[in-house]
Amino acid sequence: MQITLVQGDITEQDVDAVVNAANSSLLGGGGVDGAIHRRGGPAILEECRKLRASHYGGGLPTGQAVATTGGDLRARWVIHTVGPVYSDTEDRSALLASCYRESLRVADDLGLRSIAFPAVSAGIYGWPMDDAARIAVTTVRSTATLVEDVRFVLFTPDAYRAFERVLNG
Ligand code: AR6
Repeated sequence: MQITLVQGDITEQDVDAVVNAANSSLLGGGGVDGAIHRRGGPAILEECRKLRASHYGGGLPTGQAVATTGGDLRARWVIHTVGPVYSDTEDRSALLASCYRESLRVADDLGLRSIAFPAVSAGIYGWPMDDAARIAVTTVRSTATLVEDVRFVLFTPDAYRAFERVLNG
């Protein structure tokens, strides 16, 4: 597996699947979630609503992942995962690691070769970027998968540098 870092907008990536840092409602939000739904168009929300009705009436649990169409995105698929909200008092890193593992499992189920991840939980959910980067990279590196091309797409130079430190350190 090759891991690469990209600074930019995940919605523009030419990969089989982009991962969305969603919330358990699957009905959209701000951050990456808002950007993916805006650029991908209404087909994504429509499938999310169907998934809620058929499987996730109580919401997609934190740490799990599920795929929908990529709609109008270049990516054929969006894999929605729900990161944990950061806590000062409770160690939720196993849930954050699970987001990466489960997203790769969904990608394997679909037979995908390339995937792009944002820094899940490191925006609105408040996870410190250095720690989010460490968990993201170590989890992806230690997951057995047939995905060959894993990209971390970081929105800001600070986020890019945090991932670079982990990847090269
Ligand atoms: N491409 C790549 N990264 C991005 C983009 C983009 N277009 N836009 C933002 N980021 P966040 P979370 C970065 O807040 O912390 C939503 O409302 C951003 O700078 O998107 O998991 C959901 O519905 C940050 O580094 O996700 C949930 O309610 C990283 O992506 C909640 O936010 C993640 O930030 C999830 O919060």
